[in-house]
Amino acid sequence: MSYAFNTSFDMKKNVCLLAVCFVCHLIVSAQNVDDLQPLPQEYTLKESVLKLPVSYRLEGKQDANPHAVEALVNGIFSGKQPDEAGMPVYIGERNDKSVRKYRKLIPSHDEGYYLSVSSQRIVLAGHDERGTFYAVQTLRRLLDSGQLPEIEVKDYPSVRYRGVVEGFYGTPWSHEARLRQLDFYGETKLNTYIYGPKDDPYHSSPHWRLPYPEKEAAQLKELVAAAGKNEVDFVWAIHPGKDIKWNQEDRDLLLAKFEDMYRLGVRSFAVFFDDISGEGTNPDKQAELLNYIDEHFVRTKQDVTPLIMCPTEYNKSWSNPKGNYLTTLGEKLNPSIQIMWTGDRVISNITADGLAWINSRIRRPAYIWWNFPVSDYVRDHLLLGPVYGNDTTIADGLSGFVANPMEHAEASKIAIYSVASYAWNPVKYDAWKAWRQAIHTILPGASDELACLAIHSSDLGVNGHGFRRDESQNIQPVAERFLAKYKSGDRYDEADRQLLLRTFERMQESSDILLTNKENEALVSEIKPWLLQFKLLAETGEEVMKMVEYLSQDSLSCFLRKYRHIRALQQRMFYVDQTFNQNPYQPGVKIGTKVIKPLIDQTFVEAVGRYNKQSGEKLEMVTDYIPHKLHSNVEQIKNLPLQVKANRVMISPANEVIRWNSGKYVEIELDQSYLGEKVQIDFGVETKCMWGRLEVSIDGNEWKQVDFVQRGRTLTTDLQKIPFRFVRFTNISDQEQQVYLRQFIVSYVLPKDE
Ligand code: BEU
Repeated sequence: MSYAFNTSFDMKKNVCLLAVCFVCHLIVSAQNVDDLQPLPQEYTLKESVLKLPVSYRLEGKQDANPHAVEALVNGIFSGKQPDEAGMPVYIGERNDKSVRKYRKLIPSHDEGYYLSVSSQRIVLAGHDERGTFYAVQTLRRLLDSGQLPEIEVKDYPSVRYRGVVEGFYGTPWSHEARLRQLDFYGETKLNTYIYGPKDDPYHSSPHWRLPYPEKEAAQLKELVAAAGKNEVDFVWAIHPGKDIKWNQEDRDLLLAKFEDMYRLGVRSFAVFFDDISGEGTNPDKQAELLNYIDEHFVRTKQDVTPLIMCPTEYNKSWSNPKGNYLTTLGEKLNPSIQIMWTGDRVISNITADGLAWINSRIRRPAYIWWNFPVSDYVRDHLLLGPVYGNDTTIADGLSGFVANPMEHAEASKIAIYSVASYAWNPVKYDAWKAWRQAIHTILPGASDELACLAIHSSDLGVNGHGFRRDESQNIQPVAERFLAKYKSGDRYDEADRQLLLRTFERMQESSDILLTNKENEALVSEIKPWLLQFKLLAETGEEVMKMVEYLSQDSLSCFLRKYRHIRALQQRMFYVDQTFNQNPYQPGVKIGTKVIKPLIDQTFVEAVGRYNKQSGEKLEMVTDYIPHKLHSNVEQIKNLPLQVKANRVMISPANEVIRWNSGKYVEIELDQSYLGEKVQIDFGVETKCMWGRLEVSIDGNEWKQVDFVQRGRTLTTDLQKIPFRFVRFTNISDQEQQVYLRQFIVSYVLPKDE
């Protein structure tokens, strides 16, 4: 019997299904063959269901890929050694004697394989070594249900290179986390791990020219070995462009570093030129260097895979229409060199048109660096939602697809698992199925609870890149209807209120269950702050729903009791936000920000407003909205969120180089006038800032210039308690400035409580 699939990603249709599942608390772990991830290209399922043989005879052990044999013996037969009297298991690559008979059945694709399971035998036949390994992985997945279906599978990946680029800003993954990742890649048929954490000083400036210290070198060596065992190419990337000099000395130093890495076992290399300005951005020089590496290093070794590079103009919105950066790379770079690309924007889904646009310029299929679920520009959020939005028909137009993850390695596995499914078989990719299966794989014992957290922790909130994700799809229509009716003064549907109450109840349970989970402690420790916040948010939601009901029944003392409790919960959430995850970029802990929190906040404000009107009292109804505003005509700054902490307001920093044209400004408008304390700005460079003017104003019309002093990278102005409401920094030079926005903080004296 063969199966036909409808696996296109239809968010709305699936949402209904999901809503039913969540509401009824009836999510069952899907372990059927058609839920296999990645979904094989072709398979035929027979009627019978078998069991894994108790004893097995292994044919082909000597010639087959040893990693595949190891995964079979240890991963599937739990270390039990073969036995001559057992059921035959044939393993090997297409020319091996053991599987020669099945040769015609093996797809002629890199990494393809043929797998057959019957009551007489099991055949695991790879087109190449990796193919055999993947046949074993599919067998392992089939066994997840505890049974073994009689099946024939012909399978291969649609995208040649699939994996992860550890390319984010922030705390690099730990060694242990990386080892766990590599095992996970083997299981999910990802073949590439690109090592390029921005904050590893030996990958980027200042130390890219130096060898790794002993401990780090030993760890990298161990990672390379673990990658090999999992059939993953460990790609080591260098990021030299911030201070590279285009001379023979730096060329030699770069090659010496590659030789160092080669000695540690690395056989795949990349050079990144992203997020730099100045000399390093020259495309002719970049191409010259890369061709030199290709000719004097990659090709002289017999066992190094094609070089990968990340350009400076790595997305369409940044490519200068009058310039020739990309076409220069296209013309000059040796054809074997892969060129990375993030899409139409820094963070964007990949479209067919966008891909055609870049491919025609670089004259080769782009190697996609997909910036999801990376959260280095929204570090107060966790991105646990489904992977959707990439065109499913573009596999032929790209050479690779790697995802840039969050600094939370375990939590990133939800998206990574989904990317593995997408890149293997994009046409049959089903976003919800992949998401659900990912969660089940990562936390089988509490998958419903993790799904409950993840669905409310998917969106990024307002951010400078304007990239948003759907969130809380299972309850969003109910939340919207409830709120609309309540705000319009109508009586809401009691059934909706009950559904919301059950959602909040389920969120609370999930938080507690996850917080005490011992199955994946690394995951729990990464997400703990968000779990604490999730519980508090859900409790608040429950209390708000009760408060609404008490008010409608005129039970005012109960209403007031709930009101006081909600105020206390709000304070506790504020505490979590101010105490946990205090990174200097987007500190804090945000969750449910797209649907759940706005629902709770707006319902609260509406209910308290009604009470105040009816009683003449003035109960406070502040939620945590930010009263200050950012105005800017600098494209990359104008959407950056503001953050407020005590007496300070700061612009959420950006990771990329900001192109700040002449005459353009950035301005902060406070909600009222204050006595000024300080302005601190860091543009990421120590060179003296001669191009900007800092001004303050009371009314936004009349401005007063204020001086700043520069120490190192930081410009500081002492506002000496002058009253002000507006602060503005303008590029007064006649040229575009390329700067980083590492810090922009305005502090003031908080008025004493009256
Ligand atoms: C994601 O915020 C992100 C974007 C880019 N600034 C960097 N480079 C590329 O996407 C090529 C990346 O390192 C960073 O993580």
